[in-house]
Amino acid sequence: MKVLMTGAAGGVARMTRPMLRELYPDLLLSDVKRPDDLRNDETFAPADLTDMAAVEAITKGVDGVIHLGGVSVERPWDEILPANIIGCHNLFEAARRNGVKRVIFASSNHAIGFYPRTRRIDTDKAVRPDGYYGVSKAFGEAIGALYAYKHGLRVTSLRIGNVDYKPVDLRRLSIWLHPEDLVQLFVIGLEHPDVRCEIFYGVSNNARSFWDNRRAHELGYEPAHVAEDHRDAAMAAQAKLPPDPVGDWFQGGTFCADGYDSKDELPRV
Ligand code: 15L
Repeated sequence: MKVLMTGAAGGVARMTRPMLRELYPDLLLSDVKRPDDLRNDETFAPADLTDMAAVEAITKGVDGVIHLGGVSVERPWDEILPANIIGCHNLFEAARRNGVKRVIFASSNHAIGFYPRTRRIDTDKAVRPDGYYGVSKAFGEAIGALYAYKHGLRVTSLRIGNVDYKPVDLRRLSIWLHPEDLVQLFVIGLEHPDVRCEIFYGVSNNARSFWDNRRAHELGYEPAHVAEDHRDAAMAAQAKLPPDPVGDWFQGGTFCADGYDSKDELPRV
């Protein structure tokens, strides 16, 4: 199976590429810039996601795409629009034109960041983006559904929490995703025969998870990493952070507090 990874120079790619190249020796890496840790046995093709011809070139002959490319944090709309909206459309459209069978879209918890932490949500609830970045992730999930149902691509959107080797604070104890568990989710999206149009939460085995991830479990997801194993260190780090009434209330954390000027009471549901 030939797999293309976009956003290959980013942090999530850095943590997952070594595992993926074992599973998919025909792995093609792409990004606007060359990964600074690129190895001799990795294949890299540069592409700007806003350039349709370039995106068509990298998706040629590909069976499955792991789309990590684009801006990965909150930024002004002028930066989100080309990379995450136009680029994401180009990716799905190029995949369709080239007969790519599977796309994994790296969505984010920030598509649903404005749910309170007290609420446990599944994947059927309406999106509540917590910034332009979150809006772009909701867009990616929507265009993924369009290409799945209208054009027959098999699409998996992963609402990724926080990918790291350890959860670094209280919120991350709920949303942490170990890179090995993320690779498990990639494999389900790329290979499971029942995938048509899925949304999974990208979260490890976290007792404090905000999310009901039952569909991922139905398709065989068994996260190996347990957030509570790191509880003491995460809580000690949390104790050093200043209180943040808005960020501490919502699942999206500081992304929600950034620019927040609503005078309404914080929602309970
Ligand atoms: C994300 O979507 C970001 O890509 C990452 O940098 C973290 O900020 C993460 O969410 C998070 O919510 O912790």
